[in-house]
Amino acid sequence: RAIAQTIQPRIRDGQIVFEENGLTDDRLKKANHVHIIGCGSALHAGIVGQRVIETIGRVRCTARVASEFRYENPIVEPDDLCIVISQSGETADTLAAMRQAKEAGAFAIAIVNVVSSTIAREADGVLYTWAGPEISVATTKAYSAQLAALYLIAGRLAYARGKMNEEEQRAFCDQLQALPEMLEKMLECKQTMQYLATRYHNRSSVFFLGRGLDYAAAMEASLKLKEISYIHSEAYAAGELKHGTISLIEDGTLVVALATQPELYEKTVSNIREVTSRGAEVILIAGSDFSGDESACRHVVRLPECPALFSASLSIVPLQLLAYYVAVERSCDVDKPRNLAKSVTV
Ligand code: F1P
Repeated sequence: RAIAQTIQPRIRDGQIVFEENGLTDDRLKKANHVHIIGCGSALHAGIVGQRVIETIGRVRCTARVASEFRYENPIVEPDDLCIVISQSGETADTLAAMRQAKEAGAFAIAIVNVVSSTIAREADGVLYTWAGPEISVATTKAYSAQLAALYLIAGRLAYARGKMNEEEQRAFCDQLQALPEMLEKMLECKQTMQYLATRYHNRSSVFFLGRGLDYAAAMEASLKLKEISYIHSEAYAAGELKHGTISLIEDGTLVVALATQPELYEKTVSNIREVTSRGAEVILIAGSDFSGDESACRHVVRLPECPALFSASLSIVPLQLLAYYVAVERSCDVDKPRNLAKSVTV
């Protein structure tokens, strides 16, 4: 529902419309660099957004850790586009980074859930996610809605820059509008994830592997697990594993591998072999047409049919559920994890 509420008001007659927030085609065309800023899950949504924007918009895009922004000396120029993501709209580091980018002349568009929050008020334009109130501390539906908002920006940006024609935009909108239905299908994996949680909740460390968009989704999956179940977990770019972290793989290590991008199936299979040959047990989250060898995996969860570009919206669902059920198995307070605040305002 959160995704539908973000998407529906912005699609009219097969076109993405942004008239209420100043994100004109001219502005999207002018931007030499798109910066995406956020913290935690919002940052992870931004990392997915970076890949989508660079893939279909062919413009330089950088997802930036908001709390590092002021120390990085980022090159921000007039007419750059700064996409600021925050569920609460009050996160202090994100707000500070947005102010800095605006001072440098960037146009700041905020993807925010809480109406009239500080970031929403100070941004040049706002794309509300309309995801409804977030009750638990760990973000789930707001993350999904943020992804939807980023797909919308990416689609219009690609169109404005001549990388997508009107017909292609129409097809893109159709696919976006089908996303809520695909998510309903994805939720059918609920029982499987509950079962997997009963099997694996006592592991002390979990690794999430993926390439490209799957790596971006793996980061959020890893954060969800660690923040609500207190299990140490890390996300790795699958090809980076062998440059060090593979030394941590031993008998019984749980590895969750994501393979939703057809052109990367074979490469990810070879990473899976690298870890299973060292004793890891692998849960594979696979695209609907995954054709690689899955014999080394203990469990395979398949995505419903979905365009590869939007797979991060689906693959996160089983992994949010896994984190949830693992936390329940471990008697953790899922809604109020220790040491976490809903928004970090200092
Ligand atoms: C950012 C964030 C959340 C996380 C936690 C702390 O909040 O890192 O992603 O779940 O609650 O804050 P926001 O800027 O999106 O409100």
